[in-house]
Order: sequence, then C-alpha cells, then structure tokens
Amino acid sequence: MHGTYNSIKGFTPLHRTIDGVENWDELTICFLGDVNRDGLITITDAIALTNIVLGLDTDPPYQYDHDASDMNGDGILTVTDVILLTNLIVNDEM
Ligand SMILES: [Ca+2]
Ligand SMILES: [Ca+2]
Repeated sequence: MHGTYNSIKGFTPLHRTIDGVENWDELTICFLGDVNRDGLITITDAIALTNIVLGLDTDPPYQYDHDASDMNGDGILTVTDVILLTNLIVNDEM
C-alpha cells in the first residue's frame, strides 16, 4: 500500500520515499509535465501539450507521454492540462 500520491501539485526530480519504501516506479509514473520525455519540464513541453490538445501535433501520439501530460489526472488531455503545466513551469522557473 502506497501513501497518498494522487495529489497533483507539481513534481520533484529527486528521489522520493513513500511510506518508507523507495519507489522509483511511482516517481516515474508521476513525472508529470514531461510531455516529450526528455527528463526536463520546460516550455517545450507546454508547447507540445498545447499542440496535442489543439490537434496540431502531427507526430505519432506515442512520442509523447500521455500520463505525464494529463496534469489533473482525469484521463483526457484538455486545455486545463496545458494551464496546469504552464503554471508548473512558471512557478518552477521563478
Ligand atoms: Ca520535457
Ligand atoms: Ca487532464
């Protein structure tokens, strides 16, 4: 049983311990915002997610991480996810 980890308020690239158990898999799954899976959360991810949401992305969907893109965890990618990701990037860089 893992600790509560469904609260999406950002991410940490650091090693994290959940309930005293090291769990990299959980962290990987929750690496929210890294849309293009390059290991960084940048404006590039926001742009990529925007293109996906707007249907402007012409690359195959598998090039992007759907789970990482679904910022609010509702299972679909919408402008809400773009806003959440943008806020995350802005807050992280300020
Ligand atoms: Ca990225
Ligand atoms: Ca969503």
